[in-house]
Amino acid sequence: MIPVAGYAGQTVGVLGLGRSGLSAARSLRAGGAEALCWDDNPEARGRAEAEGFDCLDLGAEAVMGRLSALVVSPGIAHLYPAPNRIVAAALLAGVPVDNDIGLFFASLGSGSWAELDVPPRVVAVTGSNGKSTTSALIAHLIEAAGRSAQLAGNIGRGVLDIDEPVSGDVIVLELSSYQTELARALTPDIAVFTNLSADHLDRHHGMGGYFAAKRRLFAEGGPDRAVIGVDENEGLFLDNQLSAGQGDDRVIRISVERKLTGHGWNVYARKGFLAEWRKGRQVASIDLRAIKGLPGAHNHQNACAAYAVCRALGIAPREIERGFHSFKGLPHRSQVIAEAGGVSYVNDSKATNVDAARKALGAFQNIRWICGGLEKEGGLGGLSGALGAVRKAYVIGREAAQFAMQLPGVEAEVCTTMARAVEAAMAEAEAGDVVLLAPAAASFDQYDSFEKRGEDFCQEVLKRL
Ligand code: UMA
Ligand code: ADP
Repeated sequence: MIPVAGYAGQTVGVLGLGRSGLSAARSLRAGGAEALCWDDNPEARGRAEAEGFDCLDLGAEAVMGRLSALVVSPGIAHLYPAPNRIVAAALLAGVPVDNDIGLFFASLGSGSWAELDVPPRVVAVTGSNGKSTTSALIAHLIEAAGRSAQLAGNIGRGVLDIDEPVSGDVIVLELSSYQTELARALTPDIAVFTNLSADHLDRHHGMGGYFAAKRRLFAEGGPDRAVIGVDENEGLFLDNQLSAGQGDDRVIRISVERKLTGHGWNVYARKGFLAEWRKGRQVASIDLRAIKGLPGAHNHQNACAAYAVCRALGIAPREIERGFHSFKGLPHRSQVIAEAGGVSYVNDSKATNVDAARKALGAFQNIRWICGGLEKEGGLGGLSGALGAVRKAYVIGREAAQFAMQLPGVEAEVCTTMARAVEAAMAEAEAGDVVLLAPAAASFDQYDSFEKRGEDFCQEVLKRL
């Protein structure tokens, strides 16, 4: 746990008592502050009270008046579509609003950190897709090279929950737009921007707000080194703003669409090969095609980003290559769960939006595609041109019939349930086919989470093999 610095003897409000909120309350207490807590869910309040925290309605004037700051969980809206009532009260009362990420960065370097021979370094990864894979891959590559790494943030572990860093530790944080938008301190040593496509638009009032939230990691933080995906205009713009010119190697550009052979520091992947160029010369090349844990161009983008971070940390190309080969991939992200009779079964339940599903569809041939669920804003238009490898779609979800109608040119069967979809896809699959779950939709119409949906897919497949 990281004790929070700067609030000793003061009272801080903690709004939301899930993974980030509860760990923030503990870290505030460890740093000598009083944490006053609130969660709209009585069960969450009960868990905090069991740890000795006081839960009070933080929106009450008398309570708000006592607070030096209000720490808000990422799932709670602070601006759009409308501020949560307690956040609104804090804004009116002039109480600084922050989150656990801000507390983490503000507390860096305090306490025992100063005693360490090699100060810990922080890598922060943001972007629309590929954050978890890239973050996990970076941590894996660092460990495979014999160094120590800790992984936290949007990937599921509150950032203040990490172990007290040791000398030479690298802390790898996956940061969502919810987190970067609110943090009052954002000072990673290395910051990564993977890519940008529409998501969470209601929370950021559109694409401009969404990009602005992610951009704060670079604009506010001023990292020593920035790894930027330049395959979209936003990435190109960010690169342009951060670098003094093409030769400025504080920015490492990455691409899976273009050869980047200019004078700066570049990493790109083309036709399954990763290449590193620096100062106009090729420095290294890695064949990514044989790496099972990283299938498809989207994973090659993640590989480029992770490679760039590791090179910036001084890890040699061959060590990184060895680490790629031992990376198993993350559950629910283009994960091969079984191979039988020449058919592969791939769980990409995390493809909750059209862009992620497009990438998964581009990574395989002869696809029997299980898709559908709760459609996201913007519809399925973005899938056009990406369905060439689909032999047939097996559509799940409460609105499966309507979903199926939006897949022109593709044979689609309305299956509604996962059991029916898996049964039909397996019955029809031939050697060389890939049965792929990549829903292009959220899971909440039928499941509690994308993880539960992916587990259901795995269970339905495995029990039939
Ligand atoms: N709550 C209220 N009032 C509200 C809304 C929520 O009191 O109006 C309470 C809930 O009752 C609950 C708590 O707030 O007890 C939940 O807070 P939260 O949703 O912020 O969840 P945490 O458990 O703190 O998890 C958060 C991230 N969640 C979100 O961003 C929604 C986790 O990312 C992250 O792993 C965790 O912090 C640790 O850093 C998850 C996520 O879904 C994986 N992220 C989104 C995504 O990837 O698309 C951004
Ligand atoms: P995030 O943490 O940003 O949601 P994940 O690594 O969990 O990213 O992957 C989410 C989904 O996006 C998965 O379906 C995965 O196959 C797909 N994906 C992974 N990397 C990329 C990428 N670089 N570009 C587009 N889609 C990706």
